[in-house]
Amino acid sequence: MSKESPRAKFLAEFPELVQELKSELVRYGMPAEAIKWYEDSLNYNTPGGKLNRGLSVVDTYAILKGYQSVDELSPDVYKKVALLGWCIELLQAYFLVADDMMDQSITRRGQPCWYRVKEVGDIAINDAFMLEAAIYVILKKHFKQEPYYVDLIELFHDVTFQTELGQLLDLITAPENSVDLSKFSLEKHSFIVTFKTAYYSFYLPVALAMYAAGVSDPQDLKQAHDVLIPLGEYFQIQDDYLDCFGTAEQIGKIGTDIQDNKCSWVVNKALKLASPEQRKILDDNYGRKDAECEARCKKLFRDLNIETHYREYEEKIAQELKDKIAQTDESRGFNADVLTAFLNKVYKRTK
Ligand code: GPP
Ligand code: MG
Ligand code: MG
Ligand code: MG
Repeated sequence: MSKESPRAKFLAEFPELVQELKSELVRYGMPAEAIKWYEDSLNYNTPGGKLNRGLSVVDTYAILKGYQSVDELSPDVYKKVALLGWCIELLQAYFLVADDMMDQSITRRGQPCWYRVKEVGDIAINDAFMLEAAIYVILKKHFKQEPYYVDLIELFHDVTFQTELGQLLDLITAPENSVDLSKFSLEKHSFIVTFKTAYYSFYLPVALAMYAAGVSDPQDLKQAHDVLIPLGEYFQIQDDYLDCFGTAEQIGKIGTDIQDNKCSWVVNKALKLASPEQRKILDDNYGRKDAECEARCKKLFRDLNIETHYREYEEKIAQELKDKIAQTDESRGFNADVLTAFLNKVYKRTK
């Protein structure tokens, strides 16, 4: 018998979640057109990505409970843990709908960004809020009776705020129409990406699974945090690299970092390596809404062998993370395989 793929199994839980959210609107007596709008927004923005974050909650839970595979979880347990996974995907949907407006992006996951869909426009702002609100509807409905209910809510609130802090710094470091590359540094980059990506993409899935599995001693949460935050930083450096050097087919979006004046890893590395002449090319061309300026920046990045530096960074960080994982204290029931599984998913990814 052929087994359903983990992704297909996880996706199969989504329609019921949409039904539950719709029934909230029905309960409030919302007109059918509003219910249809919410349904369309949920379907357009939530399930189309790689679903790595959501799947990670289920995988992590299974490892913590000592199972070989998620298929060993009972259907009820699977459903419940998958809902936590979908809550991260809803958080991600909320962030991305809003981020695409702030970044003036064109496509996401191989389709037009939601705000660029005809008839949506700025309504996407409210849709983003409603994607976030769905998290707390689901948590209340399915987890209110759990002793860790408040921990889950607090975790989502803390991580959301951390991500918003990262987004703030990302945006104010990259103002439109005023390029000042002296504002950039690899240290600032590290701060931005730790907050805007690492907390919600890496720490959150594991911490959720740890609470659900009852393996949530503060020392163990800290051990997870101390590996997952640098791993998340590595992941966002890959995102920055692929924004510049990946193809749209490969990454499902058109890179905008150069034209958007982003404090990306690529430009920071280039600033470190550039001669005064090369620095002038960057000062004159980076952050301009102009395809030729963008092409000049890309050429300079190639001349500076950014790709080679990226490969070097990748090998170094992967080794450091392996070493750190090897030192995990498993005496309280935490299992370092959780962390290795994450590293393996990220290492050398190309999309
Ligand atoms: C994505 O960074 C940033 C987030 C998902 C955080 C957004 C936070 C908000 C509070 C809205 P990015 O812009 O580099 O991602 P992408 O390249 O996918 O657009
Ligand atoms: Mg963006
Ligand atoms: Mg952004
Ligand atoms: Mg990016």
